[in-house]
Amino acid sequence: MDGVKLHGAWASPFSNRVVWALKLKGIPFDYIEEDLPNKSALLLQYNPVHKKIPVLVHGSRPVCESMVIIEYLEETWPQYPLLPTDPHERAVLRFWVKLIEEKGLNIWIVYRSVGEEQDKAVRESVEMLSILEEHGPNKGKKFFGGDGINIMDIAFGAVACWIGAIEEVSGRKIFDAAKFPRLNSWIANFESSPVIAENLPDQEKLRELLARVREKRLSSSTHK
Ligand SMILES: N[C@@H](CCC(=O)N[C@@H](CS)C(=O)NCC(=O)O)C(=O)O
Repeated sequence: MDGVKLHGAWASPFSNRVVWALKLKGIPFDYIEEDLPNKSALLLQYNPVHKKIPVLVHGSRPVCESMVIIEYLEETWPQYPLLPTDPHERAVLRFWVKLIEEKGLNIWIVYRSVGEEQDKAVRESVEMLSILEEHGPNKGKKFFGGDGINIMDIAFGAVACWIGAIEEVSGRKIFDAAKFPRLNSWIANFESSPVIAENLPDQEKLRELLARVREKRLSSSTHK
């Protein structure tokens, strides 16, 4: 089937999800950094529907959408399993991944908006964190599934590891460590685990980029 290529963007949480999974599984790959305002012809060809990164190309066959890519990696390369073998446990983790996919997007609205829209996004982000704090399957465990990183950790990592930069750039508080002690220790465990620590965007550069994007969005006519 040949090699693996990843079209990504360094600051993208979705792209980072795929990098983490590839590295955890030890799959060699070529990385192609896309300039998002000026996407490559190949990216548009591989993902004509959404025109978004990440796109994984295995041989000549593209796979789009970060969590779909991770399921594909899991089925194709069984080493370092990201899902348990028991069907019920797999279903439970997929339930959480779906919740994170549905509700996690609010975090991105926080940094791109102001006023009521931003207030609502902050409220909904805090609500998602409260649900995970109370019901998340990491009680007494290092990660959501136990001692190893699994698909839910990867899904939530793409929200959790960007919250600090979003809070700074938006001036809004989302994560209160005293209110979310279990998530707080999950974040410390996740961010300090070797593959993740080595593959997180530089926080200074990330804040600069998010601040530029926020300013551009807010000064555009739709936000005046
Ligand atoms: N649901 C998608 C989201 C991917 C996504 O939003 N990618 C953004 C970068 S963070 C993108 O490519 N944006 C380019 C554009 O919208 O023009 C996934 O999980 O892969």
